[in-house]
Amino acid sequence: MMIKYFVLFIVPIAAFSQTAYLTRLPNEIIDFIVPASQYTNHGTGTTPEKQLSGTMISLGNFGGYITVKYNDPIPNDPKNPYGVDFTIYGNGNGTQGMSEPGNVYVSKDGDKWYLLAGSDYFDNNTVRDYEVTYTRSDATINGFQQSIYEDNLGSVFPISPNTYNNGYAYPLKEYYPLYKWEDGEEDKMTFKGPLLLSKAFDPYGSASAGFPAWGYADVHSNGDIGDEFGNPYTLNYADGAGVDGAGSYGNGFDISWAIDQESGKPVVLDEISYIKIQGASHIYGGRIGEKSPEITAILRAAEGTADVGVTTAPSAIKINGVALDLNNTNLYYTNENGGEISVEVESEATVFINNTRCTERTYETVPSSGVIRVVAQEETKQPQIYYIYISSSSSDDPSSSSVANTPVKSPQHAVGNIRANAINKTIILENLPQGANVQIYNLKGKPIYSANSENSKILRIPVQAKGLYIVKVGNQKWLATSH
Ligand SMILES: [Ca+2]
Ligand SMILES: [Ca+2]
Repeated sequence: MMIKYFVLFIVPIAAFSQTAYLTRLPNEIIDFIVPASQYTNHGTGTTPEKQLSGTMISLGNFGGYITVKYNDPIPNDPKNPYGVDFTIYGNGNGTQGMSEPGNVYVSKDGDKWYLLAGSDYFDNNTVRDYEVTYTRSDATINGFQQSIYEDNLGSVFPISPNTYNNGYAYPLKEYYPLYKWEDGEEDKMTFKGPLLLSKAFDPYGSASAGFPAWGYADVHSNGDIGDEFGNPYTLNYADGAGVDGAGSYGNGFDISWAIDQESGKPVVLDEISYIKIQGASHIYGGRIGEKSPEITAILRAAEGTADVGVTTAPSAIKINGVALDLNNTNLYYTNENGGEISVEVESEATVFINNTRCTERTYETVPSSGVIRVVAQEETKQPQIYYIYISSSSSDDPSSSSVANTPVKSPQHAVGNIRANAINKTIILENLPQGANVQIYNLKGKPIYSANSENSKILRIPVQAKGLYIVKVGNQKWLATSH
């Protein structure tokens, strides 16, 4: 956090004149730890209960986190403008200098977690498997025992790099009663997660954190808690930097961004009850110290009244001039030489190709994630999200060694405005046109369901077993995975 040195940049974040939003705050704080930070063991680093009242807390150095719980699950609701299901408020002002990004995870049960993959997750400025171990040192600054660290990129700080502001204190058990302390963690603790890299420096020559477009806590400017939510794809983003005048609404999050980090594949979640926010930066910003996300409030979306609709699908997504089959939101493209790759998206909507707002983007080499995500979003509608998996022709993955643009299974699909989800052995088709002919086949091509949608926009079709099914609506056909 930069309060001490950038006082002039601070903007008011909340005028608590309205209280209607109070019912949209989390019900409980489950977990909280602030490692290796100037905030560790005191001040905003030790008072998580304040988070529920809209008062600021700090998460500390890389890996520090807070976990909250909602008693009533937050649905991934088609009534939510822009697809935003909850918003996290911090103390950013929409500039790189104040950007202190936090990764956001969600869970239904507090046990199995999914990352809401932010704009930069699939690009090369993210180390997706970063790991750092902090060790308690005998050295003290202002009476605070310091942290030393070693990470899996080969960086070692044998002494605390920050000699100002109480240094980087090692967390003490007495200040973090909610944290599930394991044996040995009073001397050494390890944190894993995606690390957001940055090459930027502030005007004073200190390293700045990443300044991602969307999908991270404590980046956008905030406005008043309880205001309507804003569009995460257009806020604070004009030609790559700065505020575009669209307003201040904190950082909005769409449950539809959920991915399984192991596979890099999207995961369909109908609702979540737990949210975890974790620091994504590990830099030494000179006298400013580390880059610690600040959180002032988490607010679920107000209940909407009508579906906002779904963004019109792009008319084409092309890679190296080859149009992909958009009947599937997970697309495969085989890049023969593995070199330069150019992406074109034909759409009237706001388009992101991974972390860049554009409709054409050329990569000199395929991103190390092997994934290019295309997000298109217009008006207040929900986004269309496509995951394109790039593989070389030598891959042994049978799904990707065939010809370019062969669609393979995905858990979530959209064809035009029709969406297919699958939950509890039920395939759910949404936005069906009137009178559409709907058929479901198993993978052997055996028909197992046939109906006419008549006036129903939504059909819930039970299937006997979990697995892959062929869904056909009119003459459009795609694959759905039943969970
Ligand atoms: Ca949503
Ligand atoms: Ca901050």
